Amino acid sequence: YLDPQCASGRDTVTHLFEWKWTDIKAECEIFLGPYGYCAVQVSPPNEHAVVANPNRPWYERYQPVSYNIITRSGNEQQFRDMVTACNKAGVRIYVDAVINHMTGSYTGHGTGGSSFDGNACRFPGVPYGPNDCNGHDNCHTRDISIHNYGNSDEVRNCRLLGLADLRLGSDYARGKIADYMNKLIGFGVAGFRVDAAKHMWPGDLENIFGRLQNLRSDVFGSGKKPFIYQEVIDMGGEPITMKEYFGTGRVTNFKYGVELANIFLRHSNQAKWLSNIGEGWSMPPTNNVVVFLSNHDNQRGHGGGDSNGIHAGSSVWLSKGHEQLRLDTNGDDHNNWQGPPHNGDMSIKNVTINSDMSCINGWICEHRWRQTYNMVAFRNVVGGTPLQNWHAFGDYQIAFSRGNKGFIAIVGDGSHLNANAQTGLPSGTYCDVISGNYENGACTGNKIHVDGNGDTHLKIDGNSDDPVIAIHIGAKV
Ligand code: ARE
Ligand code: CA
Repeated sequence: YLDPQCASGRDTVTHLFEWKWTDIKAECEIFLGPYGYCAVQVSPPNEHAVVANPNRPWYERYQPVSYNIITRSGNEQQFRDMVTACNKAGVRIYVDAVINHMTGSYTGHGTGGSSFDGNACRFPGVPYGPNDCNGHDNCHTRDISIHNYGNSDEVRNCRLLGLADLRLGSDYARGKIADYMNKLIGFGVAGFRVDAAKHMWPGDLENIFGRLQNLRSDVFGSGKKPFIYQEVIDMGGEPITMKEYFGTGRVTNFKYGVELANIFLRHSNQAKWLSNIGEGWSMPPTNNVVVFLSNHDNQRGHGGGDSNGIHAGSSVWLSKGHEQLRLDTNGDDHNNWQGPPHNGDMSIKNVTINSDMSCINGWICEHRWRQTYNMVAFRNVVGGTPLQNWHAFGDYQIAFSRGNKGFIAIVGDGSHLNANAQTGLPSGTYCDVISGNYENGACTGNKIHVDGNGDTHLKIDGNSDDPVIAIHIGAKV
């Protein structure tokens, strides 16, 4: 479950939050494929509750009603077309799998018309009935909801946010979930982000994932397992840890983004200590985790690990296409519930692309920003090489190479950097892919000269918009 199943030479996942399947299909073909992205994390594709108050919030997608593929993003045929087209473009699809729970404790209808009663655990669209949810027999809080994250049994057996908690110890529920995931594997998806994994017993997940079929051999080759990354918010201080989930896939490392944010927002450590971030900072081994700076929750004041202040930040590992990223003056999200850009009938708006490559019609596409997509390419070029030629010219002035393939310099505190540095790169003239693009052998940004000894002169004004220089052997002028 650890292999992301990227097409060769690709490495980065972008999250296209609440996009329609037809738009993701087009984005794979015209942008993500050509620009070297490995995969897209898509919003939950299965039928979920229609929440009316507030009106159609983004989070209704985290309240399953059935495993039929029908949401505002599209129907099953559109989903299948997207997966086929993206695989053809060399881009994988990872599905956000909500399998810990169903809806909140109320009655209503789902996006495909199925009825539900969350409190009684009645979901005829699956079907699940009262015996398929945990209850007073194994959850010992008065309202069978989670109150104490210090109690592992409670976190696993009680209701997260009042959401009907599935009895994953039962053969029936395990089978229904495995059927859903296998249906998606049959369509050609490459893997799953497992929502709320902390709230499921590792043994139950092991059983469910053990029922999964191999990926489609016509796309991935024979004998390939789905990629699994599990959402486990572990900032320390709770009994449930990331490590418990290493046996069933990778885990989301929330500490990584928080540490980086604390540094560049100058809340704690200085950048000069970054040379061994990762295991050296008591984080789990690289191959057990997925790293990112922000996710759909902490951009909206939900979830955990969000005290870092990066709500509107993006990362080259996980960026989003969603309109609701703006901050008010207090640093809070304007809309912690607002759903995607929509038409008068509440259908999701198309993503429209501007001539400058940015998205319009209410959408923001961080994955289309030059600094983002050029660093996706940087990552593809330097993949597999070690960190070398580490320089700390000041507390927040750092530079390093990735082997002899790429070199980056960063100023994080508004100071001026003016220094010579060993880059580890072959001599030549390189295109700084932060200030411009490398196009047809020419550079639209600043050119950086590396001499016969591998040295260069770095000049960065820390107050500029992008106080960063990045060069690599794939962009030599
Ligand atoms: C909504 C309403 C609730 C209501 C509920 C049921 O907001 O008031 O009770 O519906 O009617 C998302 C939203 C929720 C939303 C839910 C369902 O964020 O607000 O509830 O969808 O519509 C914990 C979990 C972690 C989880 C976060 C949010 O451990 O798994 O809470 N993250 C995932 C997704 C979310 C999603 C869900 C799970 C549910 O990424 O988008 O919720 O499917 C500490 C702990 C963390 C804990 C964190 C916050 O940091 O260590 O474990 O995270 O606090 O409580
Ligand atoms: Ca549970």
